Amino acid sequence: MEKDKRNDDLLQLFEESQGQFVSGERISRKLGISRTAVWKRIKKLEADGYVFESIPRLGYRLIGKPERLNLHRLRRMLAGTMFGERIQLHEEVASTQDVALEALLSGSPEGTLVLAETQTKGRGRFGRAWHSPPGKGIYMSFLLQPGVPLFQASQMTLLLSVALCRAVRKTAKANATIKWPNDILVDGKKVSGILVETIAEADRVKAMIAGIGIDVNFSAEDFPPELRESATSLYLAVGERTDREELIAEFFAQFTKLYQVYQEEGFAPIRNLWIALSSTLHAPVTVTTPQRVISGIAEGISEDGALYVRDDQGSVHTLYSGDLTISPRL
Ligand code: BT5
Repeated sequence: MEKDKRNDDLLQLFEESQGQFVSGERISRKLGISRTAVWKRIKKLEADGYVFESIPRLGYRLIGKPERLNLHRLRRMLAGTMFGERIQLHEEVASTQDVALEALLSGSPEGTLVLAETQTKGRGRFGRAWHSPPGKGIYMSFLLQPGVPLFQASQMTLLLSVALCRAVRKTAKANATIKWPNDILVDGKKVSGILVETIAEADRVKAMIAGIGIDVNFSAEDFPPELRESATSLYLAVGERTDREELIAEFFAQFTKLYQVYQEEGFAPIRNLWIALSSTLHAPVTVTTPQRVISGIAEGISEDGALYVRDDQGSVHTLYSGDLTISPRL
């Protein structure tokens, strides 16, 4: 969203004024531009969807914002984490995963973050589609280089889901839980999915592209009919809109803490947090993997992030990935 860049300084003035009037004179002085230029830039912001109240002598007051992520605000909110340095914000992309991969291939470091207002080919696992209507969701991918052996790769999905679940609980006040391996549920319905794509080098993880989609302010009509049973949004669940930038910032604050713990102490503390937030453990489940279908009780999570499922015969299966459905209790 290059076009918004020019107005970052002006928007910041309004942010700082916290809903109060800012006089044209003050803006012109602060930005070093003429009063006519101030007026033109306000008009430009109005064309982009911002709403101002303007009163002669008092100046302008920002009373409405477009449903757009504000790059400038995000940068400030993420400052102090490794995600605040290199943020790309796009109006529309095929998939933020692809843009992040390009960034990786052209040498971008860990922490590079790609966000989009909408995706035309958002994807889930196994090439499934991720529905990404504009302006109301969060679609983001970021680069990680945890320096772990390949067999630990699936731990990252669990770490991400803990950070995401905690952020959703804190920011949206929604009663979110984690469904193994990569979903966040509210009211038993999916509000968010995680996709981790791993680039391996020999038996180590060279880099990961972590992708997160969150259904933030969708109304019921924003979901296609086939998702209305299984998916919900934070707005539909709690009845209030959630500030997307705050949710993103809270997610990265949570993630940054947990990632540090993970690098210093390994997976064990993350595993405990995961267990506390999971709606999968002890439930009767069916897990479908490309090779097999297993039904039984989800008994636990291993030290390296796999799910243990005990079937009717008493055999315990160790599953690293798959599609899980929780069976209705009899
Ligand atoms: C996922 O896959 O849940 C991972 C989704 C990751 C999406 C993010 S958005 C940013 C980044 N860029 C991308 O291109 N992708 C990532 P999976 O577990 O395979 O679930 C996919 C299934 O979820 C679909 O087959 C639908 O049934 C359902 N689904 C699709 N869109 C949804 C939505 N917006 N909300 C809830 N469920 C959805």
